[in-house]
Amino acid sequence: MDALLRRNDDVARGLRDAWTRCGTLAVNLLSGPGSGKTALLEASLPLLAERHRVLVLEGDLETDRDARRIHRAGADVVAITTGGTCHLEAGLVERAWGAAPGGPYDIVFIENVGNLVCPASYDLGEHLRVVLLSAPEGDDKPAKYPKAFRTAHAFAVTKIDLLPHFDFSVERARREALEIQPRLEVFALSARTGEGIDAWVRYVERAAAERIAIPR
Ligand SMILES: Nc1nc2c(ncn2[C@@H]2O[C@H](COP(=O)(O)OP(=O)(O)O)[C@@H](O)[C@H]2O)c(=O)[nH]1
Ligand SMILES: [Mg+2]
Repeated sequence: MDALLRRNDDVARGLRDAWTRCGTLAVNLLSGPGSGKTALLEASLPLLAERHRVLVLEGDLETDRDARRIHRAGADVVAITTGGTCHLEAGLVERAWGAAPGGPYDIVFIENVGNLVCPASYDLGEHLRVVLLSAPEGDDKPAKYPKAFRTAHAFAVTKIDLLPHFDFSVERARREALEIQPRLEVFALSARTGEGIDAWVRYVERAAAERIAIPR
């Protein structure tokens, strides 16, 4: 297992270096199944596509359903089907990146397999790791899945349009997540109503600008 992870980390470092050199920001989206990763991308892509070339690498256990949703949203996409494995590995991401239909890209999003446990252990070469938690899942999850939160740069509470129906306190989730990882940028958003999407998109654009400023 250790050897597998070491090999993964070597490939991930190579990917990150290559992306940094060509001015591409890589963002890894992590969450349980159904927290709204694809929906967040669908809401963000029209805004990002105005000024940036974006690629999505779509990880899924089975089916290319999410990849087809992203394609309909107008972005370049490569589907990665893990065939039952509960996380993406850097080697799979490297292969998918090699199959990208165009480029160069300013931003590459990696939608990880829906799972808050295994993906946390696998570096995919990303610059930013973002963990999502939706209102129906409960605000007690950061402490239950600390590795996902500890290794993340940003935390998005999703589906806030549903807050009136659930006993979920954004403040409580925020506080608990920040106790685990104080550097986290915290967002509260709804892909359904669009609330909070602008702030999230500005964050991604700012991060992309910092990467693009790196000499090629
Ligand atoms: N009410 C509401 N539903 C959402 C929101 N985002 C996603 N959903 C729904 O939640 C379900 C799972 O979303 P999806 O994006 O597929 O989650 P993923 O598995 O993390 O990619 C779908 O039925 C979405 O329509 C949101 O902001 N508000
Ligand atoms: Mg999805």
